[in-house]
Amino acid sequence: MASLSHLGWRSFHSQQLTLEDLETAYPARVSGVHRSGLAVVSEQGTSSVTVPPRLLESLELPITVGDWVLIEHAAPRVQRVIAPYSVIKRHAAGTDHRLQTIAANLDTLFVVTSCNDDFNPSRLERYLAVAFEAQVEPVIVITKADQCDNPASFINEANALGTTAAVIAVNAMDITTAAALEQWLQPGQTVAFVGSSGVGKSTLVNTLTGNTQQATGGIREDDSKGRHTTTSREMFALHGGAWVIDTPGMRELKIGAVEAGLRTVFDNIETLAAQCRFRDCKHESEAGCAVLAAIAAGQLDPRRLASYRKLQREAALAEMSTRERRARDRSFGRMASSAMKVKEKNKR
Ligand SMILES: Nc1nc2c(ncn2[C@@H]2O[C@H](COP(=O)(O)OP(=O)(O)O)[C@@H](O)[C@H]2O)c(=O)[nH]1
Ligand SMILES: [Mg+2]
Ligand SMILES: [Zn+2]
Repeated sequence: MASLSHLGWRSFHSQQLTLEDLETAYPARVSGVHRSGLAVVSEQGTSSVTVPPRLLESLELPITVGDWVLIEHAAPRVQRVIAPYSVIKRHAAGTDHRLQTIAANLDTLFVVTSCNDDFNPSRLERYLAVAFEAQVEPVIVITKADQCDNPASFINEANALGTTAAVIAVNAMDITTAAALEQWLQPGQTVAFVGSSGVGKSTLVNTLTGNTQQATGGIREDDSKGRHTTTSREMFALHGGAWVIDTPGMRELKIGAVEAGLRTVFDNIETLAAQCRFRDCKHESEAGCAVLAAIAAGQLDPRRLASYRKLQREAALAEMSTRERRARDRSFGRMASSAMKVKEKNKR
């Protein structure tokens, strides 16, 4: 059976263990999250465990695929969650402003798009910001290179973003693609595939695992016409010793408070901004604006500046709504606990 380090266990995780933990529980990695509980892998093999409701309620972030948990020796039950060294999050759609977790303890995030209409630089910037914020290395994977006359033009456009992310174009169905991704798939490494529905995430996972574990072929997640698509996140072992996580397609990735990640993605604008005459330059019409000068000289794509502004606004809104929700939860918690005290008093 796999050793802990082959399962992706690091000293970062060991450092969180107490002697008491080791007496009462053992570490296991979450490979699937289901309504009834978790699928986990450990040195003992694979099993299903439950999560006590009290523990669930106490968590700031929901347990996700790739997380490490401690399982009680006495029962197939989670004792506690080990903090991950990285976690990919997104802001939930809708009004409750919660954070959703996509995958934890990741080394690499493969941002998947295709050589077709799905390719969209501003969407890539969104995913890259989320990866950089989590300090996970992003790699841009452009699929369907076999269906396209000029894959190099897509590679050039992705490289023109000017980030540190590697860019590769592949045929997701071709077995040689595994070799192209090999450097990110070393033993004990964990990677996840994210991107729109239909871009080839499950096809890539199948090519890497060498089988057809994941149903493919869907363009829409809710397709009722019998197409099979990925509906949940699952972690698979590769023969080479790496772990891959497939995710359902997202119509749009709403970003959370990823200001630092955005500064990394738009590093070239930040560098220019440092040269503006005014420290508080908004790059709108100010004299001596280095950003506007670069746009006028054709050295900076105006789309980049517009995208940066839009994402900064979205991140600020996410930050504000998360803070408001926390305050609301806290005052609700106080109300609930004073109500409990009254109840206790009345009992006596
Ligand atoms: N020709 C070609 N087809 C691909 C490629 N990648 C994915 N497909 C096809 O695109 C469809 C959607 O792929 P799927 O893996 O289900 O996408 P997912 O929603 O991202 O998981 C399937 O019919 C795949 O066979 C590729 O690189 N080349
Ligand atoms: Mg899929
Ligand atoms: Zn400026």
